[in-house]
Amino acid sequence: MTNHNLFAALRAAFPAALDEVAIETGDGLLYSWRDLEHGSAMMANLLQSLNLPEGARIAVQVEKSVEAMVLYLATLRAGYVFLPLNTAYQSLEIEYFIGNAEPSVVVCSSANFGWVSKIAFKAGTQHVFTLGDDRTGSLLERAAHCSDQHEVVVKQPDDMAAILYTSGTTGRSKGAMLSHGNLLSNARVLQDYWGWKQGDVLIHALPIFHVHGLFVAIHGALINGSKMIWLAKFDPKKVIEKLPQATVFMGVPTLYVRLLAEPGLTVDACRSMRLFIAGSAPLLIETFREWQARTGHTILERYGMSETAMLTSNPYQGGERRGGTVGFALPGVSLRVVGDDGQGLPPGEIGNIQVKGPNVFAGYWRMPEKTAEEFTADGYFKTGDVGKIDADGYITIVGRSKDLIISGGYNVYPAEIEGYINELPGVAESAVVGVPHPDFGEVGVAVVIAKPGATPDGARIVATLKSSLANFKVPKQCFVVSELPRNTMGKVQKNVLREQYKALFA
Ligand code: MLC
Ligand code: AMP
Repeated sequence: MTNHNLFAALRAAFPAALDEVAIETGDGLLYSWRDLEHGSAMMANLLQSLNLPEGARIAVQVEKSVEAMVLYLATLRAGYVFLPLNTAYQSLEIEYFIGNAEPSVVVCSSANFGWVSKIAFKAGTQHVFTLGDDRTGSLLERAAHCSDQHEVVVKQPDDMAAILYTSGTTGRSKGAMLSHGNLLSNARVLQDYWGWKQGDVLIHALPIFHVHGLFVAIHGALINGSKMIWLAKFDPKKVIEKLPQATVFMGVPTLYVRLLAEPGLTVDACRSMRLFIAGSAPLLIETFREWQARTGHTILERYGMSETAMLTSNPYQGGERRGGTVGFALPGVSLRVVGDDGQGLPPGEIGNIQVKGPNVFAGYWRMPEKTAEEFTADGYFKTGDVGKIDADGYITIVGRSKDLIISGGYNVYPAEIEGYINELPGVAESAVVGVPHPDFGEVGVAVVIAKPGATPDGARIVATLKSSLANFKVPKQCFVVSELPRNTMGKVQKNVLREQYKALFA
């Protein structure tokens, strides 16, 4: 029987010489392909020794490390479902994710063990392990006693491999269920489309709890048997120092903006580079042009989502990489732009982007109604992005129908933040909007109306939010005003607020 386990395909691409370096960390630690093979086998054996139920979720909130990546590989290998969580999430957020996903295993940092394990055990999780970013923790201690031989568990293409939480259009976060088939098909298409070749070396500088760092970057390198230079945190100086040893770099637009601020970014520093890829948020045309001028390289912009992995890409070869566009639908992906009546629109007209393909997820975890709402009768997924396809086939994203702010590549849902602000003392109502920001692309700003007689303070509201929410979600500023602009239906006109505050960080 063919094994469709994603790990089996990644493992098959490891070079024959298993003692070669697979990963070099920013601190100079070297991991061989054999280390990845044995490490993932030991952790997979540990997970399997726990007698977890079929489809058990392994929830992981740990700092970035090679061992954290090995835990991801081990979860695939053992046939369980990986559930990565942003390290910025605080207790209220973690409580929701663990309560909703009901993971059998939770892995957290030692520093957070106290509060995370309390939440996990309360939610019925049986096993809580710790994993530090310095090769410490109970997960590694336990795995050290396990065999380094392990047979990859057989999976079918539709079997679930990971759940990524994303808020979609409204309401609380929803877990997008991605299958082995979704992830493997996307990895293979990108390997071919981006011309991955022997000798490629990827600089991995992104977090590993979202699609970009976890899937696009890690799968990209592993399925090509390519070495990674592994940076625990993004540091522009460190990236520039490593560029001469690398060929491929991936980043959200903020990473490119910060690299451009470094005088060390020169044509010479990029001499060995083959490809710079950007995505997760709109890349400003100014950044695209400045990069070309400074490095001689044209950034390749692509577009994707948690629910779909990668959807479109500018060409690697055989065509122009057009700034301000996200290129063409990837092979196997059907992408259409429709009007509000669901009818396809002619080239150049702006409408809703819908997609279909082997990369598109099966649905949201335990939310069949939400899933049904987000798919059309003929099986297209409604992305919530608004765009157009020009006469040459290039796709441009011009906005979003979903109320979403993308800040430094992280998604912030205004409705969630407004919910927290509205609970604060003295607040009658609030609106959170995204405004342009030179570093993060876009940041949230809160506009608040006080309850009669109350005098809430904007700075204090920001400080209070920081103590209970992931820091990237906290509005950078909060204004208390006497009224919010409304349309004739009484709905807050967020476009008016965005216009009013657009120069705040200019
Ligand atoms: C940090 N802060 C942010 C922020 N990151 N605020 C808004 N947006 C962000 N993204 C906060 C910090 O908590 C801090 O607050 C202040 O802003 C300054 O922080 P910093 O030191 O400058 O931040 P840093 O740690 O350097 O992180 C910035 C960053 C990081 C850009 C490196 O945000 C990052 O790694 N972003 C990548 C996200 C990503 O991988 N997205 C892919 C999603 S996948 P204070 O209050 O403490 O001063 C996806 C699909 C697809 O979208 O298509 O790929
Ligand atoms: P996430 O839910 O975190 O996966 O974020 C997905 C969203 O990021 C998409 O629906 C888009 O709105 C946005 N996005 C991803 N890549 C791009 C891009 N290249 N340009 C503009 N927006 C993008």
